[in-house]
Amino acid sequence: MKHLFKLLFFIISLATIAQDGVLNNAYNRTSFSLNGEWNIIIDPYENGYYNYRYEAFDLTDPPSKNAYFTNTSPADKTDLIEYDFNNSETLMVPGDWNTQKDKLLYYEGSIWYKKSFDYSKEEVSNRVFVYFGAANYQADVYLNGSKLGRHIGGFTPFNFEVTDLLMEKGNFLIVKIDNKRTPEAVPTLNTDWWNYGGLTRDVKLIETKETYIDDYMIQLNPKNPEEIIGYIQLNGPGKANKEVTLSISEAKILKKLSTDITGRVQIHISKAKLKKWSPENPKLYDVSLYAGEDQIKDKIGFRTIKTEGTTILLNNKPIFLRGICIHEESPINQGRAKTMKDSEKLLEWVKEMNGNFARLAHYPHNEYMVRAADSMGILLWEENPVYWTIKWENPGTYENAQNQLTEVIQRDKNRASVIIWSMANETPVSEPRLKFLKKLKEHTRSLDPTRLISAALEQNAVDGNSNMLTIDDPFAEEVDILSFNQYIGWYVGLPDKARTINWKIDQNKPVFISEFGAGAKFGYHADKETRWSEEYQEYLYEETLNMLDKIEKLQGFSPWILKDFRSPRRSLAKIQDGYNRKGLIDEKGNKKKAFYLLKKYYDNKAKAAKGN
Ligand code: GCB
Repeated sequence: MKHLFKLLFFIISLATIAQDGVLNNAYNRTSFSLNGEWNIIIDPYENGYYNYRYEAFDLTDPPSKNAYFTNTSPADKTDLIEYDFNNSETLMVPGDWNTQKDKLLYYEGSIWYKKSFDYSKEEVSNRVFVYFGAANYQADVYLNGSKLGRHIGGFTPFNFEVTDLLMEKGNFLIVKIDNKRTPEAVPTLNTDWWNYGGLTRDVKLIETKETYIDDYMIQLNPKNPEEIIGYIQLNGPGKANKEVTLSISEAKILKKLSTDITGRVQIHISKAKLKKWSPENPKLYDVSLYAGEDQIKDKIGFRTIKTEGTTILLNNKPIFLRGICIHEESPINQGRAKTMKDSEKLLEWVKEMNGNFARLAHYPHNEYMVRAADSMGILLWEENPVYWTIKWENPGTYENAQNQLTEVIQRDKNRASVIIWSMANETPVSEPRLKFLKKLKEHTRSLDPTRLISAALEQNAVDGNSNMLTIDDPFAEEVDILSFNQYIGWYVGLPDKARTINWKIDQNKPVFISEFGAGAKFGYHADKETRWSEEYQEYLYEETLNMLDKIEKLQGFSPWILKDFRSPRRSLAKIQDGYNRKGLIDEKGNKKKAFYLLKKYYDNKAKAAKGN
């Protein structure tokens, strides 16, 4: 009987684990920040989550007072409670835990976070959601002792409605975050970046009207750049047959629409006269939506992106992508980037080298990055953390990858800067992997038919000849842009090996080199064949650029990488010291010689593009 009860409770709690859909445009909604200092308990044995029989406290009703999420204080002097958030240490949110306390630098496990707050709604009938920009990797969220749900995936936003649980005084929000790596996860055990744990992005309460504008997509039709297409979705008791207004006053667009029974309305506006968004002129329009009492504002740029044969067309004009890869690490402080300033600084460097494109590797970066790229005029590649060898045949792994991709598309589908969704990076060819990636691609297309799809693939030797390289990968048939990584001159031979390479690329698609690079320690000078010297890195760029120039179908590249970044795989003393050194800039902001070489190349490319 006891077991039956437990099973029932388990099923009920699983049902509550699905979180609500992610609110679109959290960035511009009425909100109350929960950033700042949070109390924490480091819990490597998950003592606050499991009893000594390793049964989850979530599954007992009422939960034991030993469950940390109950935030229990001793009832009297005889009461035994072995935790106390109020007297425990603190961490700043947003922020990874690794770089806030020395003892957490390598920590992989669970930490409990607690924030206390009071909150009065603007209107009694309004609804409130708790919104997380991201939490790496698994978050179990509780408000005032009740479980809101679980979120898996370290780089995308999620929210839970808390309208009925919220009190005017004395709320406590508790989140258990676990960043242990596991084989089935996305990413899996093995990566080349730091596994920063914690509440790495903003946390806030978002207040909406009872019936509110939940989601919308407003984009140009890639097939007809005079037509705006998309939809608006309402949520709430009054969502059916409701009037919705879309206004872009600068473009003299004012459209009254009516939702269907599900609260949705499709948008088709023909003959829209809009200045196109581009890197040279990143024009953003003020867009307002109104539905009854609710309104929401956004800044949206309008452009088209498509391919034709081997060219990429932005607003129907060919474009060469002068790119660079970026990891989400702060250029100003240590650890994960987390502020608008961090994003702007990273993208200013891209501008400084005359770039027009950034590959955000290898997972979705924060919303600031995408908003900054929109206003600064930098095109973006966004990537799902399907990296190296994940569990292709495990259905849970697929669900997880699809969910993470869905959440970033949900967040960024109105951003002009984003032109490419990348499915994966350097994944080994096999049948199950092809099935997995094809399904992911079809899902992406169904959510967003307006952008290009790619993946960073690998290259192979033709008939064992290491000087004749090709892309022999069935997923190459599926992508819009044929992208691949190559490290000739670093992992394969010395930089002048590039002179001996012939590329045999049969696919009739734009070719994009998603990575090349070499490690260099800033300030270390030697001859150009000495590993880790700035001269070696510069030499590699010189030889690689000469080689790439000969690929006729080449439409751009994003060398690896803008800035040195932390990686536990990189242990060479005095050179790496825990950093991947392939940055053109070191972690303190010093530019290496290759930065200037690439800048010169991009200056010439930009000049040539202007001349056309
Ligand atoms: C790659 C990976 C990237 C690594 C890089 C390297 O191919 O895509 O994540 O950091 O090589 O430095 O080896």
